[in-house]
Amino acid sequence: MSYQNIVHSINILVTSFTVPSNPKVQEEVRRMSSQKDKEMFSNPYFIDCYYTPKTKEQKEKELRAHQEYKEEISSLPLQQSLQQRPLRLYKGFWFHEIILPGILSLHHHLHPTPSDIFLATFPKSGTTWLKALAFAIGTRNPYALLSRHPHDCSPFIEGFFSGPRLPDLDVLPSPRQFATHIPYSVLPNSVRDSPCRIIYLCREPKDTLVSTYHYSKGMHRPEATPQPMPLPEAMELFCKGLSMYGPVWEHQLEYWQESQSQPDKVLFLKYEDMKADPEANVRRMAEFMGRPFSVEEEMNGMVGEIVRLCSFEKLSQLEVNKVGVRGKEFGLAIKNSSFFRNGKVGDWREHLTEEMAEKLDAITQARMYQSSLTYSND
Ligand code: PAP
Repeated sequence: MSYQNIVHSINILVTSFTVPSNPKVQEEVRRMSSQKDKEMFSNPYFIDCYYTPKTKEQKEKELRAHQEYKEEISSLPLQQSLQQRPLRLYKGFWFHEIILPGILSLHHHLHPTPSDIFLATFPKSGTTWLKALAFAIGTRNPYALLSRHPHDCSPFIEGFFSGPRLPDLDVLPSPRQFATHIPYSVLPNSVRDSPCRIIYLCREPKDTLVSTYHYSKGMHRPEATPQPMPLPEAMELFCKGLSMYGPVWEHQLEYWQESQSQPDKVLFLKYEDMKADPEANVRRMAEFMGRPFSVEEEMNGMVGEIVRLCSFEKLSQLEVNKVGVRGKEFGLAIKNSSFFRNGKVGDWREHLTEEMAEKLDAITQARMYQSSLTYSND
């Protein structure tokens, strides 16, 4: 089906929506009919998920559920994030308000299959890299990345469910790969209890903060960008966990503990180790994904080719990653290029004062006390 046909069909689906009686649901239906929501369905890679025909009753039920999630969320503790957007505290973690309906919805509607792979990260820990690598390993076609942004390789699952329309994940080709920032304890039971696998990529907190800080400057509607927050202020919020999916320490520890008790379920990777020895880590990923490299692939240099094509140096120079924006479904215009800053280990040294670094390290040590998790650039 051509892209134009798909968009046309979606338009018909949206405009033929019957408006139900509940005023709040009506409001959502009107919102769905807006241009912005049509744009939301315009990602050509996953659009089929929104294309499954649904009855009027199904659509109304989905809208009502979405409205109920929003009502539930409106009673949760509220704070501003270092991204200067509303955050809600849910099960011990801070989530951007706009994403929480997706998380609540996943608890009811996500049914993983044993072959599903979840790529989990705390934001700004190397998600883009992990997505590119998992896609290249899964498809054995790293060259597709020359024209496909890594974020178009696997749906960001909570974002996918955050709108008033449920996607149909059964249309995605198997084995499916999903990306998520959801902490382990907040994942739906269906993910934790099923034999599906999780790859977690962890990054040293100081570098994570610096990356988060730079990225947050571009996380706004272009016409409504607030004054950038000074870094010391942003760090204070980060330390309190007031950053999307924060606090970072508990996020990392939960996945670390699961990887120790269930190594077949959770593979725990570190950004710094991946930088130091990408080939070894690509092999670990492939084994864990059930797709180890054959002798022939090893001889043909497949591992090195995947590493090369997924490297920061290569991906950041590709046109597809340099132009365009994403995040329209969240009212944002995030430049595709903003996922590629410099990809360095230890870049915090350029941005944090000694005092700031000591403070962050002290928190890290206190939180990691009695845990065997360590960071490679300590
Ligand atoms: P996300 O969680 O919003 O998807 P994520 O990809 O985790 O973002 O974070 C971006 C970081 O990964 C950036 O780090 P920096 O700010 O310290 O530079 C980005 O440069 C880095 N990054 C992106 N692609 C790669 C890559 N191929 N190799 C290594 N690092 C990368």
